[in-house]
Amino acid sequence: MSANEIPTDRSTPARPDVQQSAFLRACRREPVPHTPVWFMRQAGRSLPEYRKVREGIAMLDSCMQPDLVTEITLQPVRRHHVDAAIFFSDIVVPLKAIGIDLDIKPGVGPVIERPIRSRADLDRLRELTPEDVPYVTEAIGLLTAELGATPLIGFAGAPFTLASYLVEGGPSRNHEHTKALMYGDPQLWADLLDRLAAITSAFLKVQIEAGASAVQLFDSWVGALAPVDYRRSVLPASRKVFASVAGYGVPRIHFGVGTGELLHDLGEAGADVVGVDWRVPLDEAARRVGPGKALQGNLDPAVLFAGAEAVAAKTGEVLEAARGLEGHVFNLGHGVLPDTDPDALTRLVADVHERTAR
Ligand code: 1CP
Repeated sequence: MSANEIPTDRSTPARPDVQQSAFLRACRREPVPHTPVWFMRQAGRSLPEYRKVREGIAMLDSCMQPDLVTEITLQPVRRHHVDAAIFFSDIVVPLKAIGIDLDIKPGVGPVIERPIRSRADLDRLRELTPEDVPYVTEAIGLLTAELGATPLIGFAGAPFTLASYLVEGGPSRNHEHTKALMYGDPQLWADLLDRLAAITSAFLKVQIEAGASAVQLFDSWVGALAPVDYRRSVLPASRKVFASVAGYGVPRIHFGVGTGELLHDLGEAGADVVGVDWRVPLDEAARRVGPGKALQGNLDPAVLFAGAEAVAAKTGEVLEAARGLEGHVFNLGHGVLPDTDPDALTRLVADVHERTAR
């Protein structure tokens, strides 16, 4: 099957208890027993037990060891009692798996030896097959056996955000090489995003077919674009990704940072749930996104450094703004910051559950 075909009847047999979880119910905009909570970057980052098991193992190597991936994915579920697990991996894992010469440098992020900037470079981006990532299938099999009724979220990087790493050669503040390609050679740019859409679709399918109950597409850096450029140069590729996994019936979440001006267009790409950073209150975000979608978010991750009382007050603001939503998944507005006190996260989960118990 090609990466863009919509499968019709190949969905993984759904575990019924997982299907009734608060997280999946909220994604489907059904009534929930309490507002579900999970945190972007809950696996890794702030947990001492994570640092311990990762000692001496490079980031990308750790993503290829199913036992380790399983342990790291389960750690925040055990500790914080979050309503969903997120698969421990990275958005650049599928690129590494097809032979791109990249590494994740500690304290920096993904770095690519030879950036992708010409038509000849495109040939290095071949399609991804399940055989390229056997460790993902194996780890998800182990995880679904351990997780009981807790859903597992699979994820991938969106075409724009992956392109920004490939074209820049690493993390970038201004994305100038990426934008130069986008404005300067629209056809090459469109072809690059199409290739990345196919790789991302294939990577999401591997995760869903192995047992992931939902997927999130991270377009972390797309907030760098004006709406007109997003619609012209990025939306078509992201739309292909969402369409390619529509037939599985698993909720699809779409997230980016600094996307206040893009929220409506992000929704147009086809997700069931739109992630919102902390800059736009959820009631206003709902107006921008429009009806028929759940929202995810949106406590500022830096608030967790402010002490219990301030955290509780800001949490109350988020929940208040979420009152009228069709569906709400509580999350931070971006990933957990590395120095976050893990106990603050545990308290936050309990607090949201308590305040929203129905
Ligand atoms: O050595 C280390 O521990 C490296 C730190 C680290 C970790 C723990 C990186 C490098 N990636 C990860 C795991 C990771 N990455 C997860 C695990 C599951 C979870 O959420 O708990 C996920 C979902 C990601 C996704 C990811 N990687 C994104 C999207 C999410 C986001 O934060 O916006 C992005 C942009 C990346 C690239 C990346 N990988 C690592 C870093 C430090 C970065 C960001 C670099 C930059 O600032 O550009």
